[in-house]
This record gives sequence, C-alpha cells and structure tokens, in this order.
Amino acid sequence: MTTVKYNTISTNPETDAYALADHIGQTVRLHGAIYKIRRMSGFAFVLLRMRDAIVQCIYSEEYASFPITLLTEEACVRLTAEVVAEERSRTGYELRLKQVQVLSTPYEDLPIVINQKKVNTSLENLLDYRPITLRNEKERAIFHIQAAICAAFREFLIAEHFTEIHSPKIAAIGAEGGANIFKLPYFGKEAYLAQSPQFYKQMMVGVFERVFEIAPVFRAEKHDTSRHLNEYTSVDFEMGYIESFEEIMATENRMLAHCISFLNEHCKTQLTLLGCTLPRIEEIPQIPFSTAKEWIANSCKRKITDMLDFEPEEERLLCELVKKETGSEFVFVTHYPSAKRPFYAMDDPKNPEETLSFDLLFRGLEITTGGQRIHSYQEQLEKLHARGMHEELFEGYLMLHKYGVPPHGGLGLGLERFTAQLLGFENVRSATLFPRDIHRLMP
Ligand code: AMO
Repeated sequence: MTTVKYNTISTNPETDAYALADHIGQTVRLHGAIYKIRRMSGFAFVLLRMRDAIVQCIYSEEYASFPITLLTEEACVRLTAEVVAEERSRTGYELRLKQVQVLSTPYEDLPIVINQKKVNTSLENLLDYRPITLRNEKERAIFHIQAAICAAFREFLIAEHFTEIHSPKIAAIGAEGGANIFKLPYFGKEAYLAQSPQFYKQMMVGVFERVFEIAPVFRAEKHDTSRHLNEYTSVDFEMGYIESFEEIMATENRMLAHCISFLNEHCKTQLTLLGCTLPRIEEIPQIPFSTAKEWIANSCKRKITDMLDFEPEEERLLCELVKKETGSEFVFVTHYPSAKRPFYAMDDPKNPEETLSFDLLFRGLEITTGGQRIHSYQEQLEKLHARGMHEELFEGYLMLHKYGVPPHGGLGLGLERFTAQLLGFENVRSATLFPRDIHRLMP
C-alpha cells in the first residue's frame, strides 16, 4: 500500500511544537494563543496553544524584555523564546520568553472556562459556546482524531484504487425514501437536500468502477435522540465487479483495521489525553438478522416486537452477546428484511424476503449500512413498481441500469457515530463540530 504522509512535522519551531526539542540552545520564534497564565512567586508559566500542541513557556523578568501584563488569555501572539535544556522538565527543555508581539487581544473575558483539563459544563453549554469550547485541549483532540480517521479512510481507499467524487447535495428526489427529507424551494420547483450520495455513487461505478465520498448528508429526523443528527458526515464507497456482497464487508473490515493502526501511529497524544483504548480488529463476525433476533430474544428473555428491524436496546444487547462469545466489539448483521431496505437493495435470490445487505454494529450502535445493489434494469423497474414508485421520477438514476452497469455494492458509514463510539461518548453530538439537531441551528 502506498502511504500518504499525514500532518508532516517540519523542523520549523514557529509552527511545530514537536520540533522544539531539536532547537535546544537556540532562540526560536513561536506563534499561538495564550491558553493559560499561571503566576508563581517571581515567575509565571505561560501556556501557548499552538497548532499541534500546548507548550509551556516560562516568563521571568530576568529574561523577558516586556511586562507580563502584556499577556492576556486568548491573546494571539508571536513570541521569541530561548530553548534551554532542563532535565527536570518532561520535555527535556524549558522555553524562556524573551520578546512578544501581540497580534490580537480578546474584546471580552471568555464566558466559560476552557483552559482546565476538561471544560466542566453540560453538553448543551459545550455546544452553545462551541467556537471557544473547541479550543480546549481535550475538545480539540476529538476533532484531531476525527480528521485522522478521514485521512486513514482516504489513504486506504486511494491505495485500493477508489476515486474520490463530489456529488451534488441538492437533488430532485430522495435516495433513501421515508419522511426524513428536507424540502427546498428551488427557482419555482421543489428540490431536496441529499439524504445520501447513493444514486450518484452508483452512477459513478459505471465511470470509475470504484468511488468514494466523504461529505455531509441531511436527514429531517424529527426525533431527538443521542444518535441522530439532521446533518452528518457520510463516508460512502461503492465498488463494481463484485462477486458477492461479502466483498464489501471484507473491504470495510480492512478499512477499519487500517484506520485503527493509523490512529495508533498518528494520534497517540490525543488518544492518551482522552483516555481512549482503541478496539482490536481482526475478522469481524457476521450473523444473519433473523438469527440475531432470535439469539437476543432467547438469551435476554425478551419478546420480539418488530420482526423487521432492531430496537436500539437489541443492538446494544447483540453487541454484548457477540463480545462475550467472540471478543469482537464489531459485528456485521446480514440479510436484513427486504421490506425494510430501500428499493435499490438486491434481494437474496435464495430468499427474496431478505436482502444481500448488512449493517455494522460497533459497541452497541449501528455505524454502517451497506449491501449489493440491483444492476438489472428489469429487476429494478419491477421493484420500483411493486413499491408503487413512479419510474419517471428516477429517469436519471435508471440510466445506470438501462445502459449497463456491473454487479456492484457499497456502504455508508456515519463519521460522527463512528468517532463517538470509538471515543466512548454517549451522545453523537460530542463528536460533531457544530451539530444540527431539531433544536439547534446555531452556532
Ligand atoms: P443509512 O441511511 O443506514 O444508509 O445511513 C448510513 C449510516 O449513516 C449513519 N446515520 C446517521 N448518523 C447520524 N445521524 C443520523 N440521522 C443518521 N442516519 C444515518 C449511520 C448509518 O449506519 N445509502 C445508504 C448506505 C449504503 O447502502 O451505501 C444509507 O445512507 O451510521
């Protein structure tokens, strides 16, 4: 596999905190925001929030050519400092401030304390003050990890010959069906916000064979739960010339394993800060939906109320059972009932009541849906008609089937859900930069 360098650390101490150790005995320039000033007797610790880390500087009148009163928390500064070897320091050096250029100072004091280890407040407050709470070291680490997850997926998919695409987010029809679609006035017509890139990624299989996209999608979910957002980032891929839908699961299995080793390599500091233990991924176990349903019902003495889908509690219980039995924190549930899957899902020729599709559950929550798609024009028309859908509306999409497309399939993974489960959060909003939910449109 080819490797793309991730966040390459240069040897420029002005921007790269990790390069400082190479400059012991020298005077360096640094820039960043003053994160915290801790006054001691006769000197002060000044924590500077740099692009990649928070570094501790020492202010003392003995070395500095400016008064400490010039420094205020959240001021953006350019500093000159001497890097002096210091055995007692964790880093092996201390940074003695010499000069400062104040580039900007905050207009007001912050309404919330952000420079403790953790922002000590409710999730609501954390989100209300997002532009500043994200500056907290731990909050920032979450999104550093999320960025690395995307970098890992990209690296893997590019190496596996997938081409990145950018499909429209304004569409004439919904791809996923159901009522959770946002309507949009569009120059005298009605348009919709894309629920997924489903149709476009399938169309692009006819062009590039293997494609992926990491982009926002929109769901008009009216319910207010810890796992639903109205806008989330979907990691989608679609691949042609598959021989079975198991190939899609195998590709996701490898993509996730690559992601975990990528995070272990590139995000140690952030993972430690967040106290996160990454899961081990070997071969992810698979279980058919109907077998899983019965297993949960029998083992947990529960009545099955919905034969077509899982209740959230059942997903949680299934993950517990799988972990106990196999040690895996992931499980693929396969062969979902046809009645519950979208019209593009391929039915199992051995049992048309079921589809060649799957969900991936991780630590009690669905993080991915995927499966094989119908590629025959006739078959697709029949399924549309059987569902009372109008083929005229799908003219653009059906060109795919009409003019030939290989057997294909793919998946969509919710980035925020995956991040939240990985980091052990109870609410998907904790892993969302600026969540959009039924109550929240700001900031
Ligand atoms: P589905 O609708 O199951 O499938 O969505 C795929 C994955 O997206 C995430 N997800 C959500 N995350 C946060 N808030 C939501 N409201 C939300 N809804 C879904 C979940 C889910 O597993 N086109 C298919 C995918 C495919 O078959 O390729 C689709 O969108 O993690």
